[in-house]
Amino acid sequence: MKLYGVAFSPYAQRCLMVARAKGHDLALLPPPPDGDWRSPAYRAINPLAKLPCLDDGGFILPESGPIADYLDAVLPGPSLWPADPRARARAAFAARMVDVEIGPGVSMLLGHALFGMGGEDAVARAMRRVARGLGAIAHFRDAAARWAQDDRFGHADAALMPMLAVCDRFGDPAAIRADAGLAAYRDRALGSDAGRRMAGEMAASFDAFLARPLAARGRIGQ
Ligand SMILES: N[C@@H](CCC(=O)N[C@@H](CS)C(=O)NCC(=O)O)C(=O)O
Repeated sequence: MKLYGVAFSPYAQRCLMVARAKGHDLALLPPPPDGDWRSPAYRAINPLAKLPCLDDGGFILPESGPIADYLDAVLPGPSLWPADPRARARAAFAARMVDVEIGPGVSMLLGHALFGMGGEDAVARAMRRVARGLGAIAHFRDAAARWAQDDRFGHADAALMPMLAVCDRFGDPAAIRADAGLAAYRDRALGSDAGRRMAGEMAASFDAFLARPLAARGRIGQ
């Protein structure tokens, strides 16, 4: 089983974290043939030309949410969704907020930081989008929960934690600090073993990518 992606991608890290939570280390590979995600060779695998994309023995699956779900279903061990229907729905809601609000904001942060896109107010605009999603998660979140929505690590955490790591590096911490419960969650989650591993991998991968001149950032490698 392999995942096309790059370690700085919060979407790839979501999949890696789910696999690791189930005791499996997923191989992370740049898109073929040479790390260019827009190449015809990679488009033949994933016509969306986006990363990550899972290849499980020829079964190809794009999109981090469905990949995370699939990994949870096929890897042994207890599901990372809560058993209680309401808790599960809230976890799915938080993951959805990552997909439709926080992720697009974080993609703007990445576009700006890595490719110089978006203009001077890119970070402020991105963080408004991130704050909207975080605010909704905080509003519906059980403030006593140890993890995002539950007392154990789950899909909402795998989706959210890498986004928080990007905000730490390229965004504005005020959006996270605005809610005390979310701020405490952020510190706990990113301070956990899984959080430190993910954030360390992302930081090293960002450093390597940013060390390249802008013109050489059209492809990714490990
Ligand atoms: N909704 C997608 C988002 C994936 C995404 O935006 N990936 C970025 C890398 S972090 C990408 O492929 N960007 C290249 C592009 O959009 O051309 C998911 O959840 O997997």
